[in-house]
Amino acid sequence: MHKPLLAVLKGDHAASPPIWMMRQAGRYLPEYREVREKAGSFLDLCFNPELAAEVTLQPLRRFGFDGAILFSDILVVPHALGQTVSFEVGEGPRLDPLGDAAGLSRLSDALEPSVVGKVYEAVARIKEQLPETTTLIGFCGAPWTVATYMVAGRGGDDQVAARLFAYRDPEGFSRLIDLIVEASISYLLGQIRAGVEVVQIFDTWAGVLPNAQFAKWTVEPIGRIAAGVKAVAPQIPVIVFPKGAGHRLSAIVADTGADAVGLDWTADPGFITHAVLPHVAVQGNVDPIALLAGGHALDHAVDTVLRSYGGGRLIFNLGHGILPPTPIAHVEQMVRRVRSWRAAQ
Ligand code: 1CP
Repeated sequence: MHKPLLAVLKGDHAASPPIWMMRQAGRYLPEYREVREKAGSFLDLCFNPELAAEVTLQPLRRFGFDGAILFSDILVVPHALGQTVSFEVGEGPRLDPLGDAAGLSRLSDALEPSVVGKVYEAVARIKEQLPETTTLIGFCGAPWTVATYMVAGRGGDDQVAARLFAYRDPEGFSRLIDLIVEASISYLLGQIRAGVEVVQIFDTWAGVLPNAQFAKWTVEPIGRIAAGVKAVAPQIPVIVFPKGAGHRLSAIVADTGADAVGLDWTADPGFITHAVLPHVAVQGNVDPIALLAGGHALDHAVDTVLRSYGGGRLIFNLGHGILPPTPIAHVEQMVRRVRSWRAAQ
């Protein structure tokens, strides 16, 4: 059966681009909020294969997206390495902070099978119920982004704690990055064995790094994960989303082996068209705030993405995750507009 999203990743130009949304399973959906309440904590939901499969499939039923993304979180990896992780309502994730290299001794050197096994079980359940034209996407966080949460114990604050650790003790920080690289390869291969067809690596905090550190902590470790995955599963496309990378997307394209790159909403279309689109597929990049605003602003944002990249290998998406207060009608408006558009032949 033809899977439009997978086909674009493997080299097709689609006249009408495939579409999905980052964070498409989430709090803007009443049916998600209902399951979330039933499940208990956010991690209880991630580790309940039946309910995790259910919330993964919810947005497909409503919007008929071309991609389903496994419902989980990038912080499952630190949790499965033995770090304490919790999600406070309205406050985001909290981890028992590593601080510096001494904190590494509290971690295991491999993922706890009983923890990640629940995620793989969710993948298998989703795969059984997946519409036949939909592509199933697995994911992990990029080592740099995951390390920022592991070191500081939380998000925000320009990732100061991890940057400081990396400047003060580059060798110790390298050991943490290496551990996350190995764990991520094993985690993605586990998801692939269970049935995912594409993997995405989220580097949400790539943009805060100076150039030299961007090469060392973002490009190089992501390249190792992509190579490790492709060594075992060469047929699985890899999407890399280095948020805030700007013109440094060129390095991601040249040096990581990515089949596609995710664009945030600040991407420069002129640069993307000549330096990125000839080499890989692009995914993005409507501003989530334009989706929240709706109306003409949303139509204009959708048209800009279609006109800028729709002549090439485009996977239509947002430039980052959908925000919880976004009206469902705005998502419907966006999907209708993308579905009715055709690239000039
Ligand atoms: O109360 C709730 O329901 C929790 C909100 C929530 C959700 C729905 C969190 C907490 N994580 C998720 C799911 C999630 N996280 C997915 C599921 C699949 C989908 O996209 O539908 C994915 C891919 C992620 C990835 C993730 N988690 C990233 C990378 C992508 C991004 O959005 O930048 C990051 C940075 C996280 C950490 C995290 N988990 C949750 C929150 C609120 C955060 C961000 C914290 C911060 O702002 O620093």
